Amino acid sequence: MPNKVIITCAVTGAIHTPTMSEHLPITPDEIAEAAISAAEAGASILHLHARDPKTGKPDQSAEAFRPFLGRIKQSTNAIVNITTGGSPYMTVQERVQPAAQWQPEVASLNMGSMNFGFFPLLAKYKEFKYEWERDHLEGSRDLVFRNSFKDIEYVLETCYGNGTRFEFECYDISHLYNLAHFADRGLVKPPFFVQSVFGLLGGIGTHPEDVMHMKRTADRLFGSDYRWSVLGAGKDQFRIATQAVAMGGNIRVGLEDSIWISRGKLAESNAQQVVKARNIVEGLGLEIATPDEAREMLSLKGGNAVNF
Ligand code: KMH
Ligand code: ZN
Repeated sequence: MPNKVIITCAVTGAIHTPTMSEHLPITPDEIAEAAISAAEAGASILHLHARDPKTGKPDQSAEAFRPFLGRIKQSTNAIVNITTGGSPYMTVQERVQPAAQWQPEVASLNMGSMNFGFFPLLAKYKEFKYEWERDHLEGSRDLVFRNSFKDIEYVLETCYGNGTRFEFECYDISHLYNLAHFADRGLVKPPFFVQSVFGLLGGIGTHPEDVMHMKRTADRLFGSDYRWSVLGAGKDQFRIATQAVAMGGNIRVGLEDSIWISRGKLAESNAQQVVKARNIVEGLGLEIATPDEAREMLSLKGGNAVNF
């Protein structure tokens, strides 16, 4: 489907904190509403994390996902993608629980260890709504997001038997090589859904050459065996999305990765970012993929073959 572009929306994540934006979905109702509106606006994949409704702190218990998964499934045909990244502060055993329990069509899979520094955000806020937020940012000076080969094998072993396929999150060129290693061992099967992440401190930067190099390397390693998607973290989200779409890629937006809609202006919702992404796609003469078209492009098992 050469003219079709998959838009993923990652609605809340585990990096931004409640103080940063009043529009960040926190409670199960807010997460469900954000996800459903994003799907109505044109997102065919919904990448989901859960949070403690009282404090907004990331919560990776399977139970925390229950209240919104059913609602999203009833209200949209969109593909549900459950994080196995959780928060970089969690162990892989903790992180995999929701995907293991709910057996979604897609789960994220982080393809290498890296420093994960979001402490520069500290300078922007004098006060925080909740106690945990300052430590969460400050602690990332000394935070390694651990995804060893054994950790990756553990996620694969836990989820593959359920027919769950993966959003392979690659924050640097080496992560593509790690994916190629698992492909060589026959532990992952094409088509690979590669999510290239640009602009996190600890990963690759946001220069157009970085985006080009990521695509060139993936082309060389995987040929026609992969579907390329791109996310730009923070202020460069839409510049990078535009470059990626022009190069034949798919895109991910959402408040997980950027709380902005334009320079200095907070996004009022996830759907607002999806609308902007859709306008970029259509402005370039392409079309957004429906959820069923995305299922075909990624060889997914189908929206009813899940455990929620
Ligand atoms: N916020 C992304 C850059 C995951 O959920 O597996 C990282 C992420 C990890 O999406
Ligand atoms: Zn995520």
